[in-house]
Amino acid sequence: GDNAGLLSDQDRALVAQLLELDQGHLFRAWPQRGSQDEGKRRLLAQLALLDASYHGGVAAYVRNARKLLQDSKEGANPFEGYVPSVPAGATLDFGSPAFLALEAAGAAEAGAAAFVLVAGGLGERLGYSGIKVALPSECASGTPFLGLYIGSILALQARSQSGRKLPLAIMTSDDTHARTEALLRDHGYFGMEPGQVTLIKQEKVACLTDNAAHLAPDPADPAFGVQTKPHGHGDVHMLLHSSGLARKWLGEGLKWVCFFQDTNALVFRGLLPALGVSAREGYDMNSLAVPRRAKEAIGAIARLEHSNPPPGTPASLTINVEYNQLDPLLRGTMSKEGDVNDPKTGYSPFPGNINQLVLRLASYVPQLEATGGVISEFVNPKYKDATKTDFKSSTRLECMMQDYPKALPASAKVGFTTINQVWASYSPVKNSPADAAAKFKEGNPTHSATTGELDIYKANCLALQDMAGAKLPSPLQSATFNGIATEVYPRVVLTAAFAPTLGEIKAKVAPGSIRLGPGAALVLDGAGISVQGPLEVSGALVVRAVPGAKVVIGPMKVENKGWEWHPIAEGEAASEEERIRGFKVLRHETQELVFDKPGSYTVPEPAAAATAKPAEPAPAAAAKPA
Ligand code: UGB
Repeated sequence: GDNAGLLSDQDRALVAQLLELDQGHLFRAWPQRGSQDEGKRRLLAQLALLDASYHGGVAAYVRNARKLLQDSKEGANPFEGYVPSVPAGATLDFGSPAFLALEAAGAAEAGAAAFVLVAGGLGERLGYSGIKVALPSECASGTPFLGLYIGSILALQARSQSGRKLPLAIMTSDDTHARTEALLRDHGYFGMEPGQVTLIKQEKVACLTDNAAHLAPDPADPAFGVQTKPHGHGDVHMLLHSSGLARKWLGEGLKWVCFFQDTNALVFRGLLPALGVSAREGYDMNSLAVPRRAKEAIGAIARLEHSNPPPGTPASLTINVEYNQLDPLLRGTMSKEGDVNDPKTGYSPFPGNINQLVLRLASYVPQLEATGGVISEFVNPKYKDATKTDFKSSTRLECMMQDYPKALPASAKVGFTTINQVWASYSPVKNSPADAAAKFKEGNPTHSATTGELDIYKANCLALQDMAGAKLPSPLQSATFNGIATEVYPRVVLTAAFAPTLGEIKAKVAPGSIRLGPGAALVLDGAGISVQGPLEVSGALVVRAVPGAKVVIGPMKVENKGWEWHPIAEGEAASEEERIRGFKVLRHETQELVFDKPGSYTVPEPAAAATAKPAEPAPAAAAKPA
């Protein structure tokens, strides 16, 4: 009507296209020209952005959506004709000789690796108001996830022969970009050079209200906005292509690119042996995996074979089958019970994908060049009922980074690396306290802020035990946090600076030198620290050493009131970070040894030990009771 005068030629073409796509509802309630023109312009600008940031524009988006929604409604099997089986890959026991050998090989390969953190997700399921990478990974040291990851990369860089500064790319979105930037800035890039870090921002896609792919009004701006959501972590490939980063890395002589998620503190424990496996097998793609419980919300890595593939589709591929697609695939082929555990093992026969991927740059870059990094999409609407007509809430198209093998030629080598002990390499922070408590009741992993922290301590305690014969308390403490009843290991933090590998823990901690009491807290942070012992900790001990400070911890008994992981009572005041864990840490007393100048130190001072005085730090160290 009279609004036509508002439109540029470009707007006009886009609006015409949208009308043709049956999206007239976006414009139907427009008042006459002169009324709310600013809102109209806002909508047009948003539509133009949506059009520009999607391969093929908004028209392609709506067409793709209709096709995928139709398939979903019909319950179409996207794996039609494919027969799944368990693929070949490496399976390792945490700390075994094979693990240690591959870990050492992987640590060497890491000197030629780039790292990519996908951190554009809202963390909707966690219900946390901040960005997830800013969350403390654990409360003993308070290190945020981002600091933990960067610390791991820097520790590998410091030990690498290559002398290279290892690059880190972080995929952000409008939801996380500014806060990720601020977090880096406020923490001095956690010790990285700013030039080592590149932020690549993904754009969102439009939400859809129904099977006809009508674009959803934005609840915050229903008259003049379209609701949008992230397109998924698969965008990372497109961005590594369009930013030129992948090509640049290959050009600089790097060999590997390692992808990881926002909140798995244990990622580097598994990533290093996986890098070792990638190098040994020459894998183009290697997915880190854990034993998977049937119906758990992690994808399954499967080999798919087609006896008579339609043109353009591969006869076989090894690929992640997402949890919502696995059950129908299995019912249609190898098991009419669907996604169930193997009664012999209690686990799904398929390795569980934890989306930590190692790709070979030499094959990645040509694939990006051939595909533009565009990865196949899917849709996952939550229907109101079995008629599959109405959605509980709006949906959108998504894509996943682990679908990368779909872009690879049949000759590519795709494998996986399973670490048998789930607690050793995988404990993400994904679920809200309420959802976590429900999962706990069902006997499933909770993937909560509670376990994300406690599993770090567990993994470190068991690393000390397995690598250095540390004596752990028996029985362990037990506690209930946010309805999750759990054992609590001594709160041990071994930073990556201290030891990025199990092998280094073994080298730095003398056999049988550490004994931990049930309530002990122990933080070892610094490359020069080693433990001769006997070191007995029943309170809290923190040892920090700057680079160049060599600290040998000798005979020492730490007995103080220590730190308490105190369950939060209902109605008790607590920060959001504490509330999602279900505990707060009360620091009653701490022995803190800080070595802030290079040099050689022994703790306690030999003279002090000889006269049997209570343990005291070397002169350069400051002992600070809390
Ligand atoms: N992410 C983005 O950066 N951008 C996006 O648009 C979306 C996400 P979720 P999901 O290991 O537990 C994955 O939501 O998708 C980032 C695998 O698909 O936490 O449910 C986001 O910030 C699944 O196979 O996970 O499931 C986060 O860092 C299984 O491996 C990451 O992507 C599962 O993870 C993952 O996003 C798992």
